[in-house]
Amino acid sequence: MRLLGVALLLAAPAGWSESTQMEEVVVVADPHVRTFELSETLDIAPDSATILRKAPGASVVQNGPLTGIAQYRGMSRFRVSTQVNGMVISAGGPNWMDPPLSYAPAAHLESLLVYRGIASVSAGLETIGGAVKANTWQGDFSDGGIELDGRLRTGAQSVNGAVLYSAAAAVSNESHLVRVSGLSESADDADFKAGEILPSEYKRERFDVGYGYSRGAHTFRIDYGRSETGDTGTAALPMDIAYIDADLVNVAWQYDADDVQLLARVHTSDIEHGMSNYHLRSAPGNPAMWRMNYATGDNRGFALAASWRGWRIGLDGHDETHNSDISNPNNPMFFVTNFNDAERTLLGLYLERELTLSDRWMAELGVRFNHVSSDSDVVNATPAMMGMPPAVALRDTFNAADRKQTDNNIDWVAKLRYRYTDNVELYGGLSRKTRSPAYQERYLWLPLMATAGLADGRTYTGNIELDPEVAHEVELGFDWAGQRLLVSPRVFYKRVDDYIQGTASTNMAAVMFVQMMNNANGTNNPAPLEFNNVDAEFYGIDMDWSYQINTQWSVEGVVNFVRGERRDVDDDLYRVAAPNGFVGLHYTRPQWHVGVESFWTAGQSRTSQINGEPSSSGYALLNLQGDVTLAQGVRLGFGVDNVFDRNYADHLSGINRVRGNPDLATGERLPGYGRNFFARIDYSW
Ligand SMILES: [Cu+2]
Repeated sequence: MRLLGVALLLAAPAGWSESTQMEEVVVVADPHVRTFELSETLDIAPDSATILRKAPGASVVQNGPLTGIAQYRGMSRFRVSTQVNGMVISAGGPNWMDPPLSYAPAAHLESLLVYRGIASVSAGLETIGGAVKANTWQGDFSDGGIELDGRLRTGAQSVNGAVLYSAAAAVSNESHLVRVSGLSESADDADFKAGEILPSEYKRERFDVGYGYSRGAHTFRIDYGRSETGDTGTAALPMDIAYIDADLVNVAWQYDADDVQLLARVHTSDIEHGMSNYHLRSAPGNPAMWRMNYATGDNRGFALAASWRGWRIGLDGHDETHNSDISNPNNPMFFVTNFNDAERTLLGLYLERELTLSDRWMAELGVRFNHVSSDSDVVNATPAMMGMPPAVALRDTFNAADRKQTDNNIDWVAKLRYRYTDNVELYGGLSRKTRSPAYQERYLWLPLMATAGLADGRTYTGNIELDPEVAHEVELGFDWAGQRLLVSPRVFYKRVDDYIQGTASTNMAAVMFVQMMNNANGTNNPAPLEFNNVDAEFYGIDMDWSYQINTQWSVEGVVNFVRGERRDVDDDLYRVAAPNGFVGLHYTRPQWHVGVESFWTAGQSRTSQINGEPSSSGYALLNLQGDVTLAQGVRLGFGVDNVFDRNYADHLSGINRVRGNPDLATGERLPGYGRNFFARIDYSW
């Protein structure tokens, strides 16, 4: 019988597959990946990122209901490589209102792969903080004759009146496949124990169509997706989403023979995005402070890969171009060119080797070379046009600078596994990983909060001269896979040189600009920060485990502990998950299942002073869920989240920036949702 909720697929080494009898645990061939089989979720949560909390080492940074950002072992945002159906998608919004996982809605998700610990060099372009791969349902070629496959899903929940409608269908024979899918989901503002979170409504629609051709070992696919996000709150950020329209194109050819696999992929995504600080939240009292921001992000990417007898070689690339223009509807003269064709291009080449050294020793060695170049066009803004001295100085310095930057980065990975007994394997890994600065970190020229979702309420300026981050990591652990018990602990230490982080700005023009804007607008923004290279370290322990009590009862869990610190000064790193974990207990019968899950998080007092990060309190939540098969292919899922209606706020939730909410002051951490009843019906054929 399947495990409910999310089944943890333990990735045991290939040599174990015969000895692992547990029905719930599916052993997959790749020893370094954990898979979450998300076709088994029961709720209607829209955001795929929220599911990551069940993966060891992973957490979710949340700025809004559709803006979950993956965190892995304390690193977030562009430090965690994310692919959606093999596509690399850089967020269209300069504040990451559309993180990469937002392009794989939970209702369409078929699997979410989280690389355990040090990611292979083949896992992604820049994997300094780990790698996540989301795959959505795309239908399968039939084994013979014409086949019609499909899935319908609909559901609703109480805490925010959310509704979900999703349909997907594919018609195929052995060589052709045509598929189409649609999704519509929306919600009102959500309740928490002491009131409402404003604004936390969301609205998203999605349409996909695809064609596939298969012959022998060859498969060709071309897919198009259109994602339209409407009014959606992001109370932790200075603005809310008005719209995010994205066109996604993905073309891939795969050759899958017994000893050789080849892949060629090209993909594009064109994103148009509008946001404002007045259309969903209470508008600023001063009409001069109203802001509309129109942003675009264009992605172009490709991958060529070959694997043969344990060798993997690949060439991959990604190019992104971003524009962001700020305006004021009350003042047609006002403009800020926030980013002007800020471009970042990465070209990568890697070689990887998996070795079976003996019947007990296995190794993986990999090396990657990345060439990263970035550039930006000239900028301007009304304050500089009007001759305000610090704005003039910032603009002229930026426009006169040599903005084109080039980095040559080398990553390597070495992993070793030793089969100690039939049930126990020891593991050790070493790596060097790099990341070149993001366009925000280099080209944010005017002190603003466009920081890829940091949401710390600080204004920043970029630093064109930034160096790439370089991390060295060591990781040790073991995998115990008995008949009933699975345990996989890891301990890790990651030392990062040139870690990119905001430090107090020494740019007098930036400091003066923020002071003058405060005086002019009656605001009290803190002094600006500047992105700089500092030294940092991360260390911790994470572990997942499961135990099959008998054929009906099973229990599973995850424990995470991570610390992130500066090495050059006495401070902690910003927005690092507090110690946390979860436990799930499940009772499974052939036609139905019920489960209890508890998530807990300790308080976080190790916070970043430079970011002005407040500490947080711990909490524990209890969730109930169940499902019943009503007829062939028809399943009803149901449950209650936060059964005791706890008032809590996760450390990784942002700080409320929205004024005028009688239930929640600005500067308070955004609370988690209150008690929530949900139900969902799935029909698949
Ligand atoms: Cu935005």
